[in-house]
Amino acid sequence: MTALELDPAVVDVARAARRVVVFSGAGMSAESGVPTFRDAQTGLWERFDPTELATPEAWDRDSALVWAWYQWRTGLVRRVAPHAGHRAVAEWADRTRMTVVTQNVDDLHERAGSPTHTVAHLHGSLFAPRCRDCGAPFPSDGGVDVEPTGPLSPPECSSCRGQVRPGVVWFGESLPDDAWTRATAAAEDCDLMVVVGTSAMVYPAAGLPLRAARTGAAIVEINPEATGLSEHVHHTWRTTAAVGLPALVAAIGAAQ
Ligand code: BJW
Repeated sequence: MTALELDPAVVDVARAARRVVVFSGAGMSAESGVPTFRDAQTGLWERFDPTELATPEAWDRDSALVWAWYQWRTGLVRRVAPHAGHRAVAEWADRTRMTVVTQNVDDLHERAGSPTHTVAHLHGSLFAPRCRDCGAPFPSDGGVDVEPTGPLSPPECSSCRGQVRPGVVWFGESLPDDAWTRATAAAEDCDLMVVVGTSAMVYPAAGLPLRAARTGAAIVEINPEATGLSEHVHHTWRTTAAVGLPALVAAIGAAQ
């Protein structure tokens, strides 16, 4: 069912839910000023070619180009702030068992107050670079403040002198075991999954809502646009993350 207003049935389901998963994608952070990937005109893939920037092959071809792009995105995320939707998710976690499963490589859920141990980052983090060779973590310098006009050499690992790479998951790479295990366990054990701001096109993450539905969870989608998932979920609310999530959490509170 698709709705333009908050459906009272969604409030009832959310109020009754004891184990909740918020499954977020790039649209979750859009109103903080972080570009999505696939939105027409504003998405990153409108300006940049993913095969040149978000694959291990791209890194092997031109690591300085890829590093510069991620340094720009890291700086951009560092300078923005979480919005009311991120804060509403954190507030909801005070009242129920909550897991935030995010495809986002930003830290806005955590900065809004979601406890780190409740957030599973399926596609890694901009703030966790690591050595490509030995895997040792490398401290993030927070990226750069202006979009680089040319390549930037990645730093050298302080343990083995290998190349440091962004701590994100590129196409063709496996998801981090720990995050994936936590995400699938939470999906299969929740009463409610709120899917917010994802086009649900990238697997295996995109399979999580149907996995949750198969084990009996209600699935609510918050997204201003239709996605491939929309016709398979119980409720679709055509609104944005910064509008929908605070309204939903307030309605649950008001109903209690
Ligand atoms: C709002 C809003 C607002 C706007 N409020 N909403 C064929 C079938 C199945 C799988 C594959 C296949 N061919 C290849 C694969 C595998 C591949 C894949 O899925 N490819 C697809 C493109 C088909 N997957 C992988 O490679 C994954 N690994 C893997 O599968 O390993 C095993 C394997 C290896 C080799 C072959 C096969 C299997 C890894 C995927 C890694 C994804 N990495 C990226 C980049 C991360 C680093 C970085 O940030 O640079 O992750 S790609 C990019 O897409 C990023 C995102 O996390 C991910 C998902 O995007 P998301 O979040 O959904 O954003 P958008 O932009 O797509 O959507 C935004 C949505 O928000 C829209 O719906 C808007 O309407 C909405 N919105 N404003 C609420 N205010």
